Amino acid sequence: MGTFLGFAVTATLLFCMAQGEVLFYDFVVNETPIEMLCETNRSVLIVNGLFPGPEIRAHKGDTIYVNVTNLGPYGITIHWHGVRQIRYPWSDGPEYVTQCPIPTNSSFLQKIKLTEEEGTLWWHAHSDWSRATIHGPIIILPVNNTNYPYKFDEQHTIVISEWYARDTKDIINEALASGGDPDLSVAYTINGQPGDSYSCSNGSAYNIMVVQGKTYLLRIIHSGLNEEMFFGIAEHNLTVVGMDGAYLKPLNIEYLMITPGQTMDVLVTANQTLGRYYMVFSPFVDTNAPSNENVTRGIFQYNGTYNHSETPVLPELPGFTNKSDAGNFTIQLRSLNSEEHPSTVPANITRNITITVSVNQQPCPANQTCTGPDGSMHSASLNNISFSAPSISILQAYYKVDSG
Ligand SMILES: *[C@@H]1O[C@H](CO)[C@@H](O)[C@H](O)[C@H]1NC(C)=O
Ligand SMILES: *[C@@H]1O[C@H](CO)[C@@H](O)[C@H](O)[C@H]1NC(C)=O
Ligand SMILES: *[C@@H]1O[C@H](CO)[C@@H](O)[C@H](O)[C@H]1NC(C)=O
Ligand SMILES: *[C@@H]1O[C@H](CO)[C@@H](O)[C@H](O)[C@H]1NC(C)=O
Ligand SMILES: *[C@@H]1O[C@H](CO)[C@@H](O)[C@H](O)[C@H]1NC(C)=O
Ligand SMILES: *[C@@H]1O[C@H](CO)[C@@H](O)[C@H](O)[C@H]1NC(C)=O
Ligand SMILES: *[C@@H]1O[C@H](CO)[C@@H](O)[C@H](O)[C@H]1NC(C)=O
Ligand SMILES: *[C@@H]1O[C@H](CO)[C@@H](O)[C@H](O)[C@H]1NC(C)=O
Ligand SMILES: *[C@@H]1O[C@H](CO)[C@@H](O)[C@H](O)[C@H]1NC(C)=O
Ligand SMILES: *[C@@H]1O[C@H](CO)[C@@H](O)[C@H](O)[C@H]1NC(C)=O
Ligand SMILES: *[C@@H]1O[C@H](CO)[C@@H](O)[C@H](O)[C@H]1NC(C)=O
Ligand SMILES: *[C@@H]1O[C@H](CO)[C@@H](O)[C@H](O)[C@H]1NC(C)=O
Ligand SMILES: [Cu+2]
Repeated sequence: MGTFLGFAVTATLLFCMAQGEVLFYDFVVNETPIEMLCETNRSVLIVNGLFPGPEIRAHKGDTIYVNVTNLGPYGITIHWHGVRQIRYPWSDGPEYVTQCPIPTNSSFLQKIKLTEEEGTLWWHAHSDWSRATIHGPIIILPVNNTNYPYKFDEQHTIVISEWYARDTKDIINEALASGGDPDLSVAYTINGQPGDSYSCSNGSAYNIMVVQGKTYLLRIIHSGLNEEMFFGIAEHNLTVVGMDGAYLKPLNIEYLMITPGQTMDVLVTANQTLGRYYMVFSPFVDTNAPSNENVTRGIFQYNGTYNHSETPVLPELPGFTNKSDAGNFTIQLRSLNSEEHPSTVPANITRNITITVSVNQQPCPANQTCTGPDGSMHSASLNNISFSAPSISILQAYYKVDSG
């Protein structure tokens, strides 16, 4: 780790000719008590005391340094989700793949090199299930003197998360040991608030105050671990204009479906009757595995004079298992591919690679009790090969160690 830090600092000096600005952020990871549902003082690992964590805001092409100080009880790293880190994989974050975890009570400077990305991305811890609470937005604005390929008046960031009743490291460790299903989340939250469909939310919910006639850009980030979600706002259509840090051909729809890890930029025009309208995330369940079928609600609230105590209108969203509505949304998404924002996907395919992702079953070890299907253990694989984290980083081993 020491040698590696030295390398990162040297790189700073050599690479300062890169385009764009150089920005610095400090992230302190610590166990912090937060109030959620009926619990008022449970400690979870978060960054800078915030859930969701602090926003990184940059322009296209900027270079960002984040000094991550880990005061938590075990090692973690932070991953810059969707940043391609072209020719700079060294601090991309996946634990034991591109780097070792940052040990307790130490700091590490992670470098994020933005290139073509523009729109909304996010960062999250990349160690076990610590990303459940260690995550936050990355907002990448167009460079000076260039414009968004659409118009809006104001923007808001919406982070959807899954909240667990127990420590997420314990949950995943127990599931890996027993081979069974991990605990389900007990709530979904919008910007840290479960909203008024949960009994312990004290009636509070995330709300956006809107002015009639204005258009809002919603930067939606799905930081949840497991469930895909439908999203809609009562009586307002959505225009999806971006996804995963790239622009899309505008798609006008009544609801969207977003998967864990995905981001979507969406325009909404406040052109309905003054009032309060629910915005709802509702899970889309496409497996037989158990899932949390709660929803989370925020409020899209017009500024003005009307009866504010009336119950907000609910959007009509597809049912939990509606695969055809989910697929119907997804197949309509198209890259913007305009002159200013060309799609640079290679068109000449010279080799096909097939990767089969599956959740298999492994026999239970002789003297153990397993809680997977028929007493077996769940075991995920790519092309029938599973992955166990090594004790050193694969990338560093490849470049810096002779054997291993
Ligand atoms: C872009 O504009 C802002 C505000 O005018 C300025 O602070 C910044 O330095 C500019 N960035 C670049 C890369 O020119
Ligand atoms: C909250 O939890 C912290 C440790 O996590 C403890 O030090 C503190 O006394 C607790 N406060 C209350 C009011 O229970
Ligand atoms: C990162 O933060 C730690 C803790 O505040 C500090 O000791 C260290 O000097 C910082 N490193 C850099 C490169 O700024
Ligand atoms: C980290 O620092 C804290 C406060 O100084 C100390 O109590 C704790 O034992 C340290 N943990 C490790 C693993 O070094
Ligand atoms: C939403 O779009 C649908 C299909 O284009 C249309 O039928 C409906 O009237 C629109 N609703 C609103 C509130 O604009
Ligand atoms: C509201 O705005 C949307 C998006 O611009 C548009 O499709 C819809 O027709 C508008 N509805 C009304 C009632 O003006
Ligand atoms: C909904 O959330 C509650 C906790 O608020 C949890 O106990 C319950 O299991 C969840 N329901 C479902 C269907 O997952
Ligand atoms: C709402 O309207 C009031 C009165 O016109 C104004 O003072 C306030 O700034 C408005 N709020 C927003 C978020 O536009
Ligand atoms: C997708 O939506 C369109 C328009 O509403 C509809 O005609 C079509 O049948 C839908 N397709 C599926 C697979 O549901
Ligand atoms: C596609 O790539 C192959 C291999 O590089 C090359 O031989 C072929 O000419 C290319 N085809 C086109 C249409 O560019
Ligand atoms: C790759 O797969 C596609 C779809 O099956 C096929 O059309 C194409 O010819 C294949 N290309 C190569 C280079 O094997
Ligand atoms: C399982 O059995 C083997 C051989 O009898 C023994 O060496 C091992 O300690 C046992 N493991 C556990 C977890 O009991
Ligand atoms: Cu990720």
